[in-house]
Amino acid sequence: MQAKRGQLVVVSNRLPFAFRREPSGRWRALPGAGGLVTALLPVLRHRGGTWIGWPGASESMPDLSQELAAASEDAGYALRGVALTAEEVRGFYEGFANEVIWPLFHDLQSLCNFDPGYWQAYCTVNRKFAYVVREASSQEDFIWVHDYHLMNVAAELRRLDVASRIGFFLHIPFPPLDIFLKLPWRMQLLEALLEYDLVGLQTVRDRHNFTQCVRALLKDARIEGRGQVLLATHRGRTTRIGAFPISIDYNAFMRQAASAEVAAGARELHALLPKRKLILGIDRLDYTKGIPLRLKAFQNVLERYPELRERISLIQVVVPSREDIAEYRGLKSEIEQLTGKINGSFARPGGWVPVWYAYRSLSRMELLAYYRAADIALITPLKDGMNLVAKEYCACSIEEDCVLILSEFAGAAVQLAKGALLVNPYDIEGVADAIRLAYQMDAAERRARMRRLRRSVREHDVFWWVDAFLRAAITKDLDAFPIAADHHVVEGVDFGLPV
Ligand code: GDG
Repeated sequence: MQAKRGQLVVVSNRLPFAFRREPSGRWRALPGAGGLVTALLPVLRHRGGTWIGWPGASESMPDLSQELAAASEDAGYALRGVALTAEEVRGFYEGFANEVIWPLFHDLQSLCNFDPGYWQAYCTVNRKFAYVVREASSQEDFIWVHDYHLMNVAAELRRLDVASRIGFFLHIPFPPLDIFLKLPWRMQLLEALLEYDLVGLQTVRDRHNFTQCVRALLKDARIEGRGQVLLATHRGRTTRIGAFPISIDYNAFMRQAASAEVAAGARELHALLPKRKLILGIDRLDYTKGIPLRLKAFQNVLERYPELRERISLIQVVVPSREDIAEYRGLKSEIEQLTGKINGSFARPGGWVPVWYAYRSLSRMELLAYYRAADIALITPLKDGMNLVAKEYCACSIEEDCVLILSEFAGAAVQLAKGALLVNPYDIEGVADAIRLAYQMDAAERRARMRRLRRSVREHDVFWWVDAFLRAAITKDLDAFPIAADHHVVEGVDFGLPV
């Protein structure tokens, strides 16, 4: 499938398909999972365009252009692969992206490995992406680059004399100055970001952190406040900077959650775990998601409030992710040990088991059945760009008879503050108390809170997000730029701190 001129060109680390080899030796394109894919897939299908990314395999891969073309036909938009060698994947993806930027931008600097070779690999791979983008796009196209793997792409494209409009959206948080300063390549990275025409961040707090770093480190940069979107001028280029909280395809989630298949799945879960409230945690295996502290809070609630024993069960689904990285393998063992400890202390022979733990990926229908069955969602990341699971849970709670407990350090907390029970994930007793509060909350309050949450997610869904980003990129009159979700974008008033 060939893209027309003047279209949307999406660039992300991964294509929304992974290419896997079957036992027969044939390669197959499998639709991918994860926040970015979930968010953008309905939008690209709706608008059409090209998606450029790494197909998820390395040098041993043969030419997959035929499989890509077939996947393009099915997807309804063009796909272009960026081939990476195994060494590039190690240095750029496992190294710079996941051992430097991911922990640093989630304020976990002690987990960073600032290996200089990683930065070289990052630059090389970003340049490779830029070559493919230049080849696949025309000057009228809008190029939309996603996430922390590809912060240098605009700078590389400018070096190749590409003058198209280029936007960037950061899906993870932008760290405060004191943390960002630790990055050995801080100047190069900031300058590279200012090669974009628009830099979008999840929350006003992230935007504040970013502009503070620009002000502190790039002395010749000038930042002006212009309503919802700020302007940074540096070396002759003006970059717009805005906060655009990502969201979900609310109607699709709601519709599917109402299906007979999902309803049956939810009933089955309740039948398997009867006479108790089901508390749900679903996360990728990641140290930012706060799973061990959450388990400790669950243990704490059972210790301090014995009356809740046998009345609640925690279903904790951990979706395999980044298993090649040692840190993640250690986290998995820790989660499994804690689960064993809690079940060993509290389970009753032949009866109640406090923690139901699954280490696997769920099918979409299973996921929705878990959302629909859960009386309480326990989402307690230590830090999260947004957290789509929280929004999906609200969309799927069609009976509006359930409670969302949410970390105040998730980007979603700003938007969901008024309906959710917000917690500090580091405060084990505080989270335990919130579980008890959710358990005891009366039906009228549960409904009122969930109704409010659902309205907010419905009004600011993923289509709203894409529109807001694209309009901020192309509008001539920034002063007329519409007010965005809730109080996300009121500069100087709310930095996204919900408490
Ligand atoms: C990054 C940022 C930001 C999860 N388990 C299963 C499954 N999922 C889907 C969920 C959801 C997505 O994966 C997870 O998205 P999150 O937003 O919660 O988290 P990250 O993957 O860390 O995403 C995050 C996001 O980017 C978007 O900007 O919100 O802050 O870290 O959509 O539904 N899907 C299926 N089975 C599972 O077992 N099918």
